[in-house]
Amino acid sequence: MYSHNLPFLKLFMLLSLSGIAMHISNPDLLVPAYLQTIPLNGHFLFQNLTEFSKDFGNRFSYEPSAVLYPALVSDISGTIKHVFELGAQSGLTVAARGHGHSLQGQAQVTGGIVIRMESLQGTQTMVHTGDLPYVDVSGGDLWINVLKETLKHGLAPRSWTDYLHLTVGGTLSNAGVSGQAFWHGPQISNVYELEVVTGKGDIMKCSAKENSDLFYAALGGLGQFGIITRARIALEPAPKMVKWIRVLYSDFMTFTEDQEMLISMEKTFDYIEGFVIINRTGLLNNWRSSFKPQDPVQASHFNSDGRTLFCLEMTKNYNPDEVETMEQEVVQLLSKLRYVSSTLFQSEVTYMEFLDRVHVSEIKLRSQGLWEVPHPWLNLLIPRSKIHEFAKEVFGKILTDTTNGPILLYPVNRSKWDNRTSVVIPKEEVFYLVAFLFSEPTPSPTSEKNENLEIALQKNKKVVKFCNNANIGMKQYLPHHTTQKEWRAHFGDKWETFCRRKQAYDPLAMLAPGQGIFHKSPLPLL
Ligand SMILES: Cc1cc2nc3c(=O)[nH]c(=O)nc-3n(C[C@H](O)[C@H](O)[C@H](O)COP(=O)(O)OP(=O)(O)OC[C@H]3O[C@@H](n4cnc5c(N)ncnc54)[C@H](O)[C@@H]3O)c2cc1C
Ligand SMILES: *[C@@H]1O[C@H](CO)[C@@H](O)[C@H](O)[C@H]1NC(C)=O
Ligand SMILES: *[C@@H]1O[C@H](CO)[C@@H](O)[C@H](O)[C@H]1NC(C)=O
Ligand SMILES: *[C@@H]1O[C@H](CO)[C@@H](O)[C@H](O)[C@H]1NC(C)=O
Ligand SMILES: CC(=O)N[C@H]1CO[C@H](CO)[C@@H](O)[C@@H]1O
Repeated sequence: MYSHNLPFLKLFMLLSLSGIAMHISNPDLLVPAYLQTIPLNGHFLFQNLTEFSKDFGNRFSYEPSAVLYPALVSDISGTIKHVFELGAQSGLTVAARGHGHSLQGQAQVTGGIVIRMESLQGTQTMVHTGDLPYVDVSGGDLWINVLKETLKHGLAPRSWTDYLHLTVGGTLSNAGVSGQAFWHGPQISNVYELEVVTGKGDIMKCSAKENSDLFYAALGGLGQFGIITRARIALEPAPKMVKWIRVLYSDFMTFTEDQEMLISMEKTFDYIEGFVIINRTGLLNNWRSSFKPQDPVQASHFNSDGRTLFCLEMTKNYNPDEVETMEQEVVQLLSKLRYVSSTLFQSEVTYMEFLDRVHVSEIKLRSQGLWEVPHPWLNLLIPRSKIHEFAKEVFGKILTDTTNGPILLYPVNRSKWDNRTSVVIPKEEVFYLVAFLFSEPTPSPTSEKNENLEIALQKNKKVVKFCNNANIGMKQYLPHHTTQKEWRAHFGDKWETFCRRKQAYDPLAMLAPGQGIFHKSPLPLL
């Protein structure tokens, strides 16, 4: 744990140095006294804030001074306006917190204000049916609740993440990628409009037509340009059922060729992913084990015997009156694939069960005390032309097993990503998402150091270093960098635009400091 536990002291010093004394005459000023002067419909909390100084990664901990529970969007804009008026000297920063599922403290602040976005849940929900259906939701809504609401109208969003207990504002600040992205693009390609509170406290509506620069800035913007308070999400008619299929490959080349063929076809599956199994016995692993094949005996007899295997995972959506057509299409598609025969595993579940599949594993892991453990996750985007070189090194040499979590690996098509957004992706028509999703609980309750975590972090470093040395053209997804040099390299030719937008929408650099890209300081920003 890297802990910074002196927020009050630090802030006090910062405030004392600043011009704040002109606003408030009390020399014993603390942040609460100042914040309590802001008119609100919601409220601040100043104590018992430990839940806001952790995240899913369970590795970084920064303590805020206050947490805003907003009741209305105006609570957010009012608070930010006040902080803005304090100027650069105050050092006070603000972080929106979605569901706190960041990995390295991205939604935390040291001594600043956390905005608990979930307090706004349900305050904006409105489903619009018709030819171009959409739903308006708050930035703090969880995707699982967006799904529940839209299903009442027979509709659902088109593009997802694998796990739905994440907020709309949190995933739209990154991209939102899952097995539908090859076709619909990431979640940020499926948004019609946003409402954003900028780093000056202005509430702005934006879309491709109106304030488009802010719209594209905020999408994939890592929370740097404003707080997404409302999003208008594209919908489609929701299927009732899902045919869920897994097949295995022992050859990486064949596996990826089949994946790429499937994502390039006009008529194909509705969801296409894949994962890597290194030296595992048994088919199912960890939090993706919610998959229950129709023939569990056959599945349990399949052993990896020390081999590296590749599992292609796909689904076909259908309604009960379309079973026959669906079955024909699936047989047709499967006949084109070259998986190891006898490794076809199928299942049929409701659309909701499929989309919420990871939650089943969450409940199980929680009951075993294995959910709130360190997660040294690493998410990479690898250009297609380098994926074999990458796989040879990483799956052949650096990693020896996947017992501590899955490695996802699947291709997407760049044309479905909008290059005006802030997200950074490789410069190739097709690139792969490769996600190392390991859990590293402390080896024993008495151990002081978590050696497994250290080993996992070392392996991550090796993977990143290999990519850099071998000129793989890799970009990090959910990026984490510690120096501005690395951030520059990450953004590449998008860096200038990113900085210009920062200057325009958050000139004091007060928002989402946990990303570590910009630092609020009395010195000029750039
Ligand atoms: C189990 C699990 C599975 C996942 N699966 C996927 C997946 O399949 N695909 C995928 O793309 N991602 C996936 N993720 C990653 C996920 O998209 C990120 O963790 C993301 O940060 C969303 O989490 P959150 O809502 O908790 O946001 P937080 O972690 O709370 O916030 C993330 C960042 O966005 C900022 N932020 C939060 N809300 C807002 C807002 N309303 N406006 C502006 N900025 C805001 C925060 O300050 C922070 O910097 C997964 C994460 C977990 C834990
Ligand atoms: C502190 O917060 C936790 C979780 O939010 C809550 O369950 C608990 O009751 C709080 N304790 C106090 C003293 O407010
Ligand atoms: C990527 O998408 C574009 C536009 O839909 C399409 O023309 C192209 O063939 C796709 N490429 C692959 C490899 O699937
Ligand atoms: C985005 O892509 C279009 C064509 O696909 C190109 O003309 C444009 O220059 C690109 N813009 C940026 C900012 O890269
Ligand atoms: C975890 C696991 O699957 N380990 C296996 C790795 O491969 C060897 C054989 O090469 C097996 O003996 C292990 O059980």
